[in-house]
Amino acid sequence: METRRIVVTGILGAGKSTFVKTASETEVVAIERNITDEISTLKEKTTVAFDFGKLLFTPNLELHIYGTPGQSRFEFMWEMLINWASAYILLVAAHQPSGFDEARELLSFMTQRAQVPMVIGLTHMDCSGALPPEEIINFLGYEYEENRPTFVIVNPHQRTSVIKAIDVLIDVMNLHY
Ligand SMILES: Nc1nc2c(ncn2[C@@H]2O[C@H](COP(=O)(O)OP(=O)(O)OP(=O)(O)O)[C@@H](O)[C@H]2O)c(=O)[nH]1
Ligand SMILES: [Mg+2]
Repeated sequence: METRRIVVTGILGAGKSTFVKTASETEVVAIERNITDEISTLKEKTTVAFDFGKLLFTPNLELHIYGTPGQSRFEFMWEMLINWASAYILLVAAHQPSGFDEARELLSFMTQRAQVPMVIGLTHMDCSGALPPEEIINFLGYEYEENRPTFVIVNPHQRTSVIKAIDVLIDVMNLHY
């Protein structure tokens, strides 16, 4: 049995905790707090440490899935989690262009620290105002097709969609299971 650590990252509200909860076959450890500041109108809770769940992807491959916090004030957690990661998925909310700059900075934080396989997962594609995938990928700094990472549209609420995104990541990892 092999074990791999998969990190799910992205800025505030991208859908990381939902993704981990949907993927996990075990009860998720979610370290969240009520939001107390100006963003509290958006949602009640935010991750302050990590989410942790497990998925037996195949009989020979167990995935330990960690969701990061979204806010940069918890970047010490980003650092710890990415240093452990076998691979990661960056979730980007497609309907929130105001967050793309921050997503790009987070991506740069991760790529500077980890040379591990990654994919980009576009969430909130079902929401009004969602931009076309090409535009978002360009915005994240991948104007040229040659250096473009694999991306996938994912709805963190839907298990088949989440499993498909993980499947794409496993493919990029070139794992033979
Ligand atoms: N409609 C829709 N809602 C989504 C999608 N992904 C996430 N959500 C919702 O977006 C909100 C934020 O999701 P979370 O999973 O808490 O996001 P997070 O990335 O863990 O957020 P932080 O921990 O605060 O950084 C929740 O209300 C989710 O139900 C999506 O693809 N479509
Ligand atoms: Mg969260």
